Amino acid sequence: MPQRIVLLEPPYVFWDRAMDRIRDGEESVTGWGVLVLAAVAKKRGHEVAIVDRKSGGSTLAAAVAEITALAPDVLGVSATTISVHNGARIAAAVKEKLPQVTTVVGGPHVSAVPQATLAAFPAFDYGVAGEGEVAFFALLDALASGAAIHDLPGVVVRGGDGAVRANCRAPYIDDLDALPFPAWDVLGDAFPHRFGPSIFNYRRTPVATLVSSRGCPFSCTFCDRSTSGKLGRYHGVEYVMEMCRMLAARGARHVMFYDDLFTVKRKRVVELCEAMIRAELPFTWSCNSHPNLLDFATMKLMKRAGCWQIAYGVESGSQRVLDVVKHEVKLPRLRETLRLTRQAGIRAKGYLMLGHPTETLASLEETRAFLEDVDLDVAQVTKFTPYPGTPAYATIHEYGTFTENWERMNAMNFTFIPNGLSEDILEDYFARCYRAFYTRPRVLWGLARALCAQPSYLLRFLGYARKYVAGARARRAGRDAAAALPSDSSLAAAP
Ligand code: B12
Repeated sequence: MPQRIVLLEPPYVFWDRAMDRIRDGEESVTGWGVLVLAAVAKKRGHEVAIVDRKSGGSTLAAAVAEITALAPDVLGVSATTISVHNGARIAAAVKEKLPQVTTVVGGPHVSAVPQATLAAFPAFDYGVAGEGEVAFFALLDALASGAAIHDLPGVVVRGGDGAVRANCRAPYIDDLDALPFPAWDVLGDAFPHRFGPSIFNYRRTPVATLVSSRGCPFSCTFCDRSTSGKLGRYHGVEYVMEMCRMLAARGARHVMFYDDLFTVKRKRVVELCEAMIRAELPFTWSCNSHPNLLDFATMKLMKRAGCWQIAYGVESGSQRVLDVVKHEVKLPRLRETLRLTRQAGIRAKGYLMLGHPTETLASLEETRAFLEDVDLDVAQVTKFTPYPGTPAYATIHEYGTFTENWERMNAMNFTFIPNGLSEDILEDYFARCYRAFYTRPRVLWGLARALCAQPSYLLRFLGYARKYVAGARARRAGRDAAAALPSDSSLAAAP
């Protein structure tokens, strides 16, 4: 039976915390999962709308008003760990106005901790653990027909006694090409023109994203594979090329590949690049990679195919820490990959974290020193966070003090303090690491060139600077972020 479905991406934070300056720097692209679910919904005859409230400091009232105006039968909430509270707040408020609405939560958080999520948030009627393209619609069909739901794979449900039952994870979808193309049309003309990617992440505008594969074979202990799995599943080259042509026709001039790991299979990367070169696509693109995977010839081919930036999970400048977190990389190889990337004419971006399990003063110092001379154009350092579902989460209390508060786990708070360290030491090194990298003349010169080449960077840069100053003032004034949290007794059970 056709239903009216609203898919919601909740805001990360409603209230103005000192850290909100970071959220403003965050990308506002609608999630790939939601776009594909919307496409499947349409194909099955449902009416579907997407409410994307991730960025822009949305208020609860505004999100609720937008949803209730759409009068959904089903509200599907796509939530990560940091957005699940807000998803529940919105679901509860929508239910007050539209008591008949069915609420379903999906996404990485409920996939990692299905029971805990439904137990914590009564506003969610059901959950879906794992990929939703089959499980979500099997649930809706069963609800419509009155069939049994408690055995449906991936469906998380409350029993009559209130206990939560989760039926294993939804099986991974093997044939990705059997899925419909993402429902970009649901976003209207705003897409891709209104997508605000992070500064220094794109060559030109408008910018769009593309996911060409799912899964990653590495076993890094900080990473959650609850939704995508370890086994790589790939769209065929022709399917990807068709998506590229669709994005080009919509006006995209830079595409960001948001695969778990774009370069897992060298042969596939080569085939894709060759097809892109033949098609003479009008956009540049960027992707991510693991430092062990690419050789110089492939990088040069990627450059010819329009690759502008590769983002690498660098994670740490300490070999000992890299070994502990099972990143399976040796520092000399890592440095060489970064050097070759830049030599091939592609910008190299590095993601690092501080405060890993077993981190010490010595390893923090190694990371700082590493940032003083490593061959990177951009470095992004975040604060290690043990997300539910990651291997690190299971044993985290052996390595230090972890305060599990889902809303604060945005990788910009040290929620985990390794044994022997303190938050002050970590914050000090966080600032030192950024200073070590962003005071290097070569790095500054590169950023200045990028700022001049891309006018939208300058506007963003000024916007961040304004937010940064406001945030610093707020912190100096000693405003207590926690005190600004909306009081909400229905969330009392949630970490
Ligand atoms: C691309 C990506 C990003 C992009 C874009 C995010 C976006 N809006 O599209 C950027 C770079 C912005 C980003 C940022 C961050 N990310 Co990120 N990201 C990813 C990545 C690599 C792929 C996501 C994706 O598109 N997958 C493909 C689609 C098809 O899968 P999907 O979105 O999960 O959707 C499927 C299911 O989840 C489910 N589903 C989803 N929604 C719904 C809704 C309903 C109703 C139902 C029924 C089902 C359902 O069905 C979908 C289709 O199968 C994932 C890794 C991963 N595999 O999950 C990490 C991941 C989601 N990110 C993560 C994190 C931690 C972050 C950051 C905090 C990192 C940081 N240092 O800043 C930030 C902040 C994000 C946030 N605020 O929550 C974690 C989340 C862990 C958690 N428990 O919350 C992940 C899982 C990676 C990890 N470390 O383990 N990220």
